[in-house]
Amino acid sequence: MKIEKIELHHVELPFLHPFESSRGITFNKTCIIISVHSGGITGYGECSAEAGPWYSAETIVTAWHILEEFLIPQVIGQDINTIEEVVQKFSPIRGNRMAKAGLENAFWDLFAKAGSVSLSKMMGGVRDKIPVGVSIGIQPSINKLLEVIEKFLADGYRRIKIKIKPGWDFEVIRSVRERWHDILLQVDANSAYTLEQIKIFKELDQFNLLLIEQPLNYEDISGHSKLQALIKTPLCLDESIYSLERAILALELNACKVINIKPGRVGGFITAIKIHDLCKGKGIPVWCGGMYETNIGRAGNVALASLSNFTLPGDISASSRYFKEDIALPDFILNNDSTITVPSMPGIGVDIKYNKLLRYRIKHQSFPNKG
Ligand code: OSB
Ligand code: MG
Repeated sequence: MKIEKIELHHVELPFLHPFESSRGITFNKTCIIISVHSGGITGYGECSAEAGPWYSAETIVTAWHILEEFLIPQVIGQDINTIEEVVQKFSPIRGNRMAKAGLENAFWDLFAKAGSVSLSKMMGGVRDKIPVGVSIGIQPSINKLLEVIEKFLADGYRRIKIKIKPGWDFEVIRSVRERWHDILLQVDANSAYTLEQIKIFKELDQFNLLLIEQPLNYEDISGHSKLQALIKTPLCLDESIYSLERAILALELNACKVINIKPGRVGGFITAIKIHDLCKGKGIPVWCGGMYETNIGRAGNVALASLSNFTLPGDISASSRYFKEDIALPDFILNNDSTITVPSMPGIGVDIKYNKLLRYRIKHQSFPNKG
């Protein structure tokens, strides 16, 4: 397929509620929507780089730069027919995985639409609905958190994840467990602790948590390995697993018992699937993490989570949990068994609404650049 045009759209959508983690508080979703045009078909991808380098080293501005100067020039005007060719063309460029993922994933949508298959089918997905949960940010008080959890349980979510940080951990989790003895409960520290704080993790063992996500520094695979040896609760790595090689290392060192896979963090669906396959071979369950995606990125996550080893509920909540209105439709809705249905239409299964895109778009560029 001749790649005739690629567009970058920087969008900023207000969240319905701000999200707070150990890394700070976020009021808006910023991302770059990427469209790839060929023969009357358009493929869409979402680059999940945030406004600042808090979760990943990349930002909206660095991703735009890498896309404009290095990635798009590799593919624009070229005849490209497989994802492998795209990945091959990106391989000279180091790191910058969110930038690569946004563009690679747009090619997946393009090729899936051209072949009239759903993205899930193209990836080898086996599920027509996927189990999901909800990720709840740090709240002003424990009472407020209990109220928020109660609402999400009433909505039908059957797996709750709460963000923790030093000072917002033991008492908080104890209160939640006291109120709901057997809900599926997990916590995410986003690297807020060090090994010196081992005591808190030993104490958390009593709460029957599904897992503890990314307690230590994202570079510290060896620290997670030491920590996992000292506690019963499974550790799950998020930020640490930014490549297939990091997943291999983490599993070799028993640094975790579960892996959270995010397509943006690992550089695109190809690597996400390779990590999935690696884990499957080793009996390590995986689940799909989230980056508060718009429906474009969410659709990709839903398709990915339809692969066989995504056995734990993903951070893929209904669209209405994030935004008043999305830039693509239809919205994803929660089924009453805490699942989301995997689209079966060709491609990602959602369509850009241009009037909405224009409402929330703050920067746009088209390639080839006609000046
Ligand atoms: O650590 O999992 C995380 C969002 C942005 C950056 C990091 C994380 C998250 C989430 C969001 O937890 C989950 C969601 O999209 O609902
Ligand atoms: Mg996380």
